[in-house]
Amino acid sequence: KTPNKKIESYFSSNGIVSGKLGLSKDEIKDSFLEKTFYGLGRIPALATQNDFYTAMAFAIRDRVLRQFVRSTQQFNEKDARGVAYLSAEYLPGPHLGNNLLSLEIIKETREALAEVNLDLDEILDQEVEPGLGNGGLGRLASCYMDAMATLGIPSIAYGIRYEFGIFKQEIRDGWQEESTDKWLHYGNPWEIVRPEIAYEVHFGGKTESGIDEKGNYSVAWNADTVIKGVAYDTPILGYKSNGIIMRLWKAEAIESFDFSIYNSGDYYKAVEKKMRSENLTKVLYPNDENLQGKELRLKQQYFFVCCSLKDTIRLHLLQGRKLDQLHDKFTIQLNDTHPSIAVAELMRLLVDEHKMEWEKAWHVTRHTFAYTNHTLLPEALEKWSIDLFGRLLPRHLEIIYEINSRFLNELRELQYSANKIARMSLIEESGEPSIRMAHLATVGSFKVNGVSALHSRLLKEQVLNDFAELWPDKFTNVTNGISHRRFLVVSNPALSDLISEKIGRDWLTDLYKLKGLEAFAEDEDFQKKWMDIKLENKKALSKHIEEYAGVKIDPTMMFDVQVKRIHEYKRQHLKVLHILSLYRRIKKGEGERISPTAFIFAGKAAPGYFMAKRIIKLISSVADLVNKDPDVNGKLKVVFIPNFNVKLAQRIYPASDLSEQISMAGKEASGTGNMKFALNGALTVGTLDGANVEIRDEVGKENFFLFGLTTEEVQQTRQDGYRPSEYYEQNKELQGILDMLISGELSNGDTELFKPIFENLLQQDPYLLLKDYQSYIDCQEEIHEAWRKPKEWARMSILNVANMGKFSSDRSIQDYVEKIWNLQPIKAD
Ligand code: B1H
Repeated sequence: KTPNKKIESYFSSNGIVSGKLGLSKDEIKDSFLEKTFYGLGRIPALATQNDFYTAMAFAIRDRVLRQFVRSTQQFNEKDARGVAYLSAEYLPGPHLGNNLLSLEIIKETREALAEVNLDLDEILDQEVEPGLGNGGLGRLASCYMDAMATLGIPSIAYGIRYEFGIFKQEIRDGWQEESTDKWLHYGNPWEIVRPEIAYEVHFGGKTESGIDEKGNYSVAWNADTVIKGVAYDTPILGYKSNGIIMRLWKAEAIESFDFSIYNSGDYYKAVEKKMRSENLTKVLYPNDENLQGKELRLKQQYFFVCCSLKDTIRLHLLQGRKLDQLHDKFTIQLNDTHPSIAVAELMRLLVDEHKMEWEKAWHVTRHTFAYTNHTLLPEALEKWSIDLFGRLLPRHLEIIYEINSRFLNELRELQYSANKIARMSLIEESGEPSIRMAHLATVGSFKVNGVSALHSRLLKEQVLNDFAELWPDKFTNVTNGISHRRFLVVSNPALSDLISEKIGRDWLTDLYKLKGLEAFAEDEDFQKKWMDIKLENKKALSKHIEEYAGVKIDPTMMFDVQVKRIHEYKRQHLKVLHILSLYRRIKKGEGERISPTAFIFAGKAAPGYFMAKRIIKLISSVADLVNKDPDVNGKLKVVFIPNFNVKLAQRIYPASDLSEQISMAGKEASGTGNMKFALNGALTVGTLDGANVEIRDEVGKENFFLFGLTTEEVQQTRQDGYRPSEYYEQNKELQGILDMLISGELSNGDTELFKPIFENLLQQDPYLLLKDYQSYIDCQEEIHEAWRKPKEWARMSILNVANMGKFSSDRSIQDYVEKIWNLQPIKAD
């Protein structure tokens, strides 16, 4: 299209895209009222809180889009090198509060609303968050978008617009119940549908090779199903900076849908097929680190990858560039293996559709992709059965075979043994033949990174060891980080203000500045203010808990918190063993050294994960026992808060005293909740796992409660032949606690209910709870003693926050830029 100069100059001269970033109180009020009237057609007398929220969102979205338009213009002008981030999951959390901060208009908005008798907090509370992810991996992608926008990284984030996100969790009779997450029910004011940005995606059918018009060998893929992907854009605003787009694909039926069937009169059959194609993006798989090999899941992955790559190529060509320069202008970052089919799809697009020679296409491909691995858990490493894969994506299977055959030839030239070659192959031949997606991603990428120092080391030494030896320079580490703006500035305003009073506000864009707080760690007046704010936050959380979990908690208790997905490797049941040990001591009259504590849990279990669901029931049962027992006399409280999500997380971290990061060493790739707690002044009790190791290095070992085996000790224990029953026999306290599980006292006399947990721990104990038990209990005694010295505690809390600089997602993104992306940031004005 030729540019329309007149309209372009109008835009840039009249202040629509120039002009200033923020808004005054009166401008906010005017814009808000205008959106209420003209945007929604509401008179205030009839408007609901949700209408007011929607109107405010529209008013703010205008400004966010301004930054997006501005950023895009500048990226284009500079012909910038950029990143396409591919992730099957995002967990952006509520947008409104964060956007107000990014525009620096929180105060003005509060005042503007007050002038019309409305309360900003109530309006913020209306927002339903997009739950388009399972947990840490999805939230990480969103923290990275915040940082990429703030730092001016030319970027676009691609994903799937699930109609139903992660299920809503209710707790009934102590059990988890799932219901569908209808996040779009009240509409979504943040997104813009782009019907003209749409691509066709093919599935099934057969391939046919032959000679094309020009006499070249070529392959045609005659698919039997075609689905359309339509772009839905949500702008994400950085702090006083750029706007970037999260582009999510929704599946639709193509217009010319099955004409032959329509004509032959089988209208219903055609409609049925249409509905089936729209099912593709209906729902997020809630499994989290446990892959089930479901066909629809593979379809989702290919669907969003295909649309995203076609769109990236469109953006590239739009700039007048050549396809063989794709890797000069784009890095495509793969967020785990979920989008790793992209390696084969890019080859298909280049070779089959754009007629590039294989070698050239392979050069472009392996210089375009970079792969982030997020887990070492064997059950989470993606494999797709050749049979299923070949039926759905026959052309991709051929391409993967071709990539593999060339790769294995290279290995043969290096005189690798047959064994080693079989280990490294993209295809697993033993058992059901399948494709190893981590191998595909590794072979097809120029960089592979883990998400914490320990995890990256284990990745190199274990799961991808052969590859790391072959290509040592390919492997690197980028330790995860979190958006401190969302998880401190927006969610803990009182603490943020106190910090800024002392050290100014530079820490909003340079978290290392928090180091300045060290000077006040011993200052008693500051300590008091610090702990008073914590107490206020705990009061607020207590109110929420009373309303949603029906448990009354004294806010002066120590808040000992474990919130994360429920998984055996994360060991929520180890926490339960601790609670039961305290309970039994109190019952025996030996509880005098226990500090009054509220044990707070939250997190979802995968709907088909038997043990995880039973652990939730166990927590609820322990809560019933402890909370009702007059002998405990309010010294212990236990609560499970339902439906953990970003919004709830933002209430919990600011109110926590103790952060439980107790996974078995070697299993938690990084963890990011650990960073959010510490950033809000909670002290950590944890193992040497994931990013805990680095957190402890930063805050100092005297300010971190360490327990448990190291990764090496875990491996040694296994090798030596671990027998958990020995710990049961030898440790009488532990024996008493475990016996409670099958005694019926937790379950109205039902001795079967928790037997699966009991037996699992006694017979296999795959995550070494019994082995780590005593070390954990001893460590908790230290913690309870430390809690009794409030000044000491406050000092440690301040020192934790002061040393969180490293864990900003701004630092992580800076690392990606330097180690992997090799690009120049461009900050829009
Ligand atoms: C993490 C996942 C994950 N690692 C499969 N892997 C999924 C795997 O739906 N699935 O199929 C969903 C999620 N999630 C987490 O990533 C790690 O366990 C955390 O330790 C880490 O902090 C986080 C971000 O890197």
